[in-house]
Amino acid sequence: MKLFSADTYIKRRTQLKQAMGSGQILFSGNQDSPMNYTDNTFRFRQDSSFLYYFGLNLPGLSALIDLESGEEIIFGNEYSIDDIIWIGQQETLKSLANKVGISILKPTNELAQNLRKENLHYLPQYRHDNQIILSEIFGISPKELKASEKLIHAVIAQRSYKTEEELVEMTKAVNATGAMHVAAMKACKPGKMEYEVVAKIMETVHNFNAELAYPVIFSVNGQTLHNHYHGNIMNAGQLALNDSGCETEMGYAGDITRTFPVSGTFTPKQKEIYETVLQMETDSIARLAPGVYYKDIHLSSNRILLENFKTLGLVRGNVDDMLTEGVGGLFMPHGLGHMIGLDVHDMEGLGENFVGYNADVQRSTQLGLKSLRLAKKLEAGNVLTVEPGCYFIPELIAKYKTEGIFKEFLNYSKLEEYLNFGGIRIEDNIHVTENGPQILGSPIPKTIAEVEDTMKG
Ligand SMILES: [Mn+2]
Repeated sequence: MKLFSADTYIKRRTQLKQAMGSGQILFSGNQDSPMNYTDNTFRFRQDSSFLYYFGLNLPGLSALIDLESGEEIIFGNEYSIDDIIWIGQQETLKSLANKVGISILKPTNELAQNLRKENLHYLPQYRHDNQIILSEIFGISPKELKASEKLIHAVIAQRSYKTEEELVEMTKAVNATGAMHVAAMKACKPGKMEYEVVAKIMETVHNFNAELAYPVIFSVNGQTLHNHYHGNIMNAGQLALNDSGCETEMGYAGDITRTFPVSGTFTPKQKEIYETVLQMETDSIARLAPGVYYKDIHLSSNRILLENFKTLGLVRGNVDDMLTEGVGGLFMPHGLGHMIGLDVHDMEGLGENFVGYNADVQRSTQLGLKSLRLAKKLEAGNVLTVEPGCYFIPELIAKYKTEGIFKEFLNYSKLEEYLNFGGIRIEDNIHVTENGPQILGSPIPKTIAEVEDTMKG
């Protein structure tokens, strides 16, 4: 099991203890999760906050920090000889716990008796099995479980700032992800099936001894935002959108998107839209700095889209008015990006609004902005995605036309020339620093020339 030094975990917990002051803090690790029967499980994924403070990537653990006694305890059962018959000799839990600076190991069934009901803090439980475990301990229904906002804020206040050793892991994740994208570009040819490209992506993931950070989105229907169907034949003239990323052995994620022409050469019409999205991406990255609201960068990227679309004749009128009204949401119905780290949408399990919003900035209800996961002021140490896109969603265009939505701004007859266009998204992972934005990893082909060159090779 790959771990940081014990010191890293001890420091993280010390900082947490200082922030919390008193009471007890309980972290539920994840359980093995059955796929179709108990012994046939999904790939195990540890809870990210558990990984952050306790490092151990094994199912069935929980951990307790008692701020009154100062004790830190991991609860879990050592392997029995019956386990070892099936899984072989393993390092003991006791020894692993020592490696993350924990000297007290207790069996799982002693957890309940170590918990006090007063001033006990735990995080939101997104796994049903952990909800049941806690509700049985407390004698309440799963719906009555109440996560500690104080703990949520304390954890976010730590995990939002990436340290050097975390950046090393994240860079590894992005570099492996870059290789996945280059493999996809090279494998893409007219007449092939989408899943043949996905196979190359998966081969690359495993060559890095990594796992997917989220299910692959690879499709010639890039206008469908989360498209996990890979059964289409790919034809010359179409665009293929690849949003895929891996997580390293330690759980750190990469999240990259590239879009390329199936034929290997962009058409003039595709180039116009691609250059717009690329301009949105590079301009947004250049604006990343401590003290800047990410919401403002989302809006400035929308401005670029609308100005370019005005030149192309897709929209008309005053761009400021279009921005106020949210016209850009028709073309980019998602947010510009999100934090990334141990989770691909980092800390989203703690609550999207806690991570991306605060008293300074409220969530909008407009299409596009309402899906913006990160809106608040950026700070040095944040790592986030910048992923502008542009999509022509036939069903949405038809709805707007029928209902006359934004009819003063939209040129429907021109828009209808793009109904088979698909979608484009370009995404990188960036570290915000006092000295400017740092794109993680080695460059991944992105300009039209770079993409076309890669596909030729
Ligand atoms: Mn993303």
